[in-house]
Amino acid sequence: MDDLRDKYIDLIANAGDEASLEDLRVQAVGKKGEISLKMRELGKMTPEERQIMGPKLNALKDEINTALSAKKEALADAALNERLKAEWLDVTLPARDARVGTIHPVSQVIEEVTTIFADMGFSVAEGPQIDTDFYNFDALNIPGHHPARAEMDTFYMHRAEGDNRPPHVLRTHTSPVQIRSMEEHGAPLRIICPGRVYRADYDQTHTPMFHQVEGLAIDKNISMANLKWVLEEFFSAYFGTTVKTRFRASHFPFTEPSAEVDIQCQWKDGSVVVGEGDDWLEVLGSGMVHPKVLAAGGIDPDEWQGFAFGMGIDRIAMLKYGIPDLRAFFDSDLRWLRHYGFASLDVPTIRGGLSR
Ligand code: 2NL
Repeated sequence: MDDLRDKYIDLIANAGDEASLEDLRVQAVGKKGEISLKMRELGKMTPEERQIMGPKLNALKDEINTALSAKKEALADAALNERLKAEWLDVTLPARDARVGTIHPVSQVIEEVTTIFADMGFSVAEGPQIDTDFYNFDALNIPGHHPARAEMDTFYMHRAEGDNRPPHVLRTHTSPVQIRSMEEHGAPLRIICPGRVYRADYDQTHTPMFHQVEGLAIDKNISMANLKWVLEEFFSAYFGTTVKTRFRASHFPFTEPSAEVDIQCQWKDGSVVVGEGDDWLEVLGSGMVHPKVLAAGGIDPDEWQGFAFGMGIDRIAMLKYGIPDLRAFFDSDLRWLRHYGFASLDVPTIRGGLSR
C-alpha cells in the first residue's frame, strides 16, 4: 500500500498539465481505479483485516484526492503566471501622440471673418452653389449682353435636349445668396455671405473655384461713411493692427456709386506687410446697392438703402498667413502648408512609430 501511495504521489507531483492529472485521477480513484478496486476487495476480508485496511484505504484515497486538487491548483497558478509574464503591459508608459489634423486656412479665415462681422451685428447667410441666371445675373442688374455673362467666365449647367429654358450656372459670386436673403427677410438686413464661387479661369492668380465673402447692410440711413467704418473696423480686427483704407471710384453693375477699396501696406523684400507704410493694396469692391437690385430683392428703394461689398477670401488668407501662391490652397499637400508656418500641422506623428 505504501508503494501505491508513493507511486501516485510521485506521478501527481510530476504531472505536466490538467489533462494528465485527470488521467491519473481516473487511474487511481476513478470507479475502476486501482484504489477503488482495492476497496472492493475489503468485502472478501475478515472483519479484523477490514478494520485495519478500511481506514488505511480511506486515508489513502483522501490523501490522493487532496494531492490531486493541490496539484490542479498549482498547475492553474503556473498557467496564470505564464500568461501574466507574456501579456505584461506597462501602464506607466506615456500615451501615444494623437494624430492632429488642422482646419484648412480658408475655413479658418471664414471663421475669423464671420466672428468679426458677428460682433458688428451681421449674420451669415448661405445658399445654393448652382443657381438660376436670374439670381446670379439679372437680379444684380447684369444684363444679357454684359461681359461677365460671356461663356468664357461662367460655367453653365447642361439642360436636357429640347429643354429651352435658360441654363443654370455655377454662381460666379455669392450675390445671389444676398438677393435670396432680401426676398426672404426684407429690410432692415445685415448679412455676410461667405462661400465657394466659380469662374472659368486658371492661371497664377486665378483658380476656377475660389472663395468670396460679400456683405450687405440695408437700413433707412445707410451711407458710404458706414461702409468705410465697417471695413476699417473689419480689417483692423482681422490683421490685428489699425489698417487705413483708400476708396477709389469704380463701377459695378450692382452698386451706384461704386468704389474699389485699398488697404494700407508696405513692401518689405518682396513680401507685403499690412497696416503700415504708404503703399496701397486693392482687396475689395463695394458701393451703395443699386436701386434696381434692391427692387429685384423685393425691397422698396424709395424707403431703404444699403451698402454692399465683396472680397476674395483666398486673397486675404494669403495676405494674413504669408502664402505667396494661390495654388498652395488647392494643388498642394500638407508639406506645403507646413512650410508656410501652420504650426498645428507639425505634430502628426506616432511616438517611436513609423511616420515622421
Ligand atoms: C469685387 C466686387 C462686389 C458687391 C460685390 C453686391 C451684392 C448685392 C448688391 C450689391 Cl446683393 N452688391 N455685392 C458689391 C460691390 C462689389 O464685389 O470685386 N469683389 C471681389
